[in-house]
Amino acid sequence: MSFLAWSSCLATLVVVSQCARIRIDVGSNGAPALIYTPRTVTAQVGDIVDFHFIDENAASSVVRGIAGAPCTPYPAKKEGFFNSGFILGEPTGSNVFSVEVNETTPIPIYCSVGGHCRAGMVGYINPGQGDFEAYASGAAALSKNEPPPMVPQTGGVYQQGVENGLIVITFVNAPSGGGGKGGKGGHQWGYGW
Ligand SMILES: [Cu+2]
Repeated sequence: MSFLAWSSCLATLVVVSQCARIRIDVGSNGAPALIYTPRTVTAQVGDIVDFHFIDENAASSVVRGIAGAPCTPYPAKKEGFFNSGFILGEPTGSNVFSVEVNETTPIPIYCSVGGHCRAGMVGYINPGQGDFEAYASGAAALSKNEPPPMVPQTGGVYQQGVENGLIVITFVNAPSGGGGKGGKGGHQWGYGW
């Protein structure tokens, strides 16, 4: 989903420039490390949320969750599911996983690595009143770690660089299933945006 969505956003940018990109940092190299920053964002339909993996000491992930059931994945076969897979961060934030927001439904997100979700690695896109707080307190109250979802990874994590004035995208974690197009092993695209 993410790469194709990101491509359509690119087209939108070129043609009418309506698409906004919203950054969320995944993890940190300070304390607390197991956190999304910011923890909640507001996005319009068509906006892209870019998850920048920051933490160089611990891999994390971004998985769509279910309201009312913290730390468990949204059904993988349903439209709108996303799962970055486990990604080790990089301090400048150049490792990015992108998700297009295609709905106005509040979307909980969590990290599926070990006990990260219970430890507070939760967030929300377009939360209603109290949604985030309820999800976070529910996650903290879990008595054991949820296993990582046995579901396909979607999209791909790419690294942004600049060559000859173009932003060059190199996949560092190509998609293993679900949507998205990506080359394994450093397939590159160059775009002038
Ligand atoms: Cu994590």
